[in-house]
Amino acid sequence: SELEHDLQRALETNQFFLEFQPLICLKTNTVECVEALLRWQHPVKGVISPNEFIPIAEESGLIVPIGRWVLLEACAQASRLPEHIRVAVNISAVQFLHDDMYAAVIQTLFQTGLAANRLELELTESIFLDAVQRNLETMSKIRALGVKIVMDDFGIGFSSLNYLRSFPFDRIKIDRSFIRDMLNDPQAESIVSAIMTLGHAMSMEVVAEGVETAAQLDMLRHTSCSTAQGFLMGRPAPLADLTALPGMNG
Ligand code: G
Ligand code: G
Ligand code: MN
Ligand code: NA
Repeated sequence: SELEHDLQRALETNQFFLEFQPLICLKTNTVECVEALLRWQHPVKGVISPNEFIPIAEESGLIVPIGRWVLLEACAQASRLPEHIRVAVNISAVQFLHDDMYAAVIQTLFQTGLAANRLELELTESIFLDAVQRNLETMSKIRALGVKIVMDDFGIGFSSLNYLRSFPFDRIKIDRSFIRDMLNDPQAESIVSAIMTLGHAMSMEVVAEGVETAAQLDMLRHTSCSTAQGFLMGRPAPLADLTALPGMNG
């Protein structure tokens, strides 16, 4: 397709850039982590969302070099932040399958000088669709370096409760659809509260995504949720725009 052809050239011609969204620790109300989010500045079409081009990158195999670029760029930018701020990078299951992620992580940490415990990898439940055993081994090896392994968009994908048993993640991020509905839909609220219980029982920190209102944040403060992320606290933006937030200056 035309977009695939354009995508091929995007890396060589520096059309990708990263935005970052803050994750706020609910105990201290300061930034504890920033999530790197990929953007494509298309020469004609303007900025294109990863929702549009990640699937094409996955089908064409371009996700491997693009994913490597994201990891390197995110860690390089994060290495200039105060030491208590971590960086979270989204890793596609296809990338995880087709690249040597362990080697990629080691090489990136070495190249950027970022401490392993300042990196989080966000994986979705689709990591359990294919080559499960191999993926679990790779996840364990990466985690042994000190990198945090995070389950992203939890609750909407392929059921992974059984895998959580063999691989307790460091953190789980409740999908934003549940946070959006929790104040007016008792079932969404029950799911949020069940995930909190699960997280607590398995020593996984629980992150709420998609927090858009003060009422949602207020409710989360009365739970064991450790961290909140969403437009209320900050939209994805260039890293320089985040420097005014509490915690970002050391
Ligand atoms: O930032 P935005 O809301 O446009 O992100 C849309 C989707 O794209 C989200 O599911 C997000 O996880 C995904 N995404 C953003 N950046 C990356 C990236 O660098 N790699 C992968 N694999 N997915 C990403
Ligand atoms: O799938 P993942 O969680 O990685 O997707 C991250 C994307 O979610 C971000 O790129 C961002 O655009 C989007 N996002 C973050 N916070 C909010 C929010 O409060 N509301 C909505 N609608 N989207 C959000
Ligand atoms: Mn994510
Ligand atoms: Na998510």
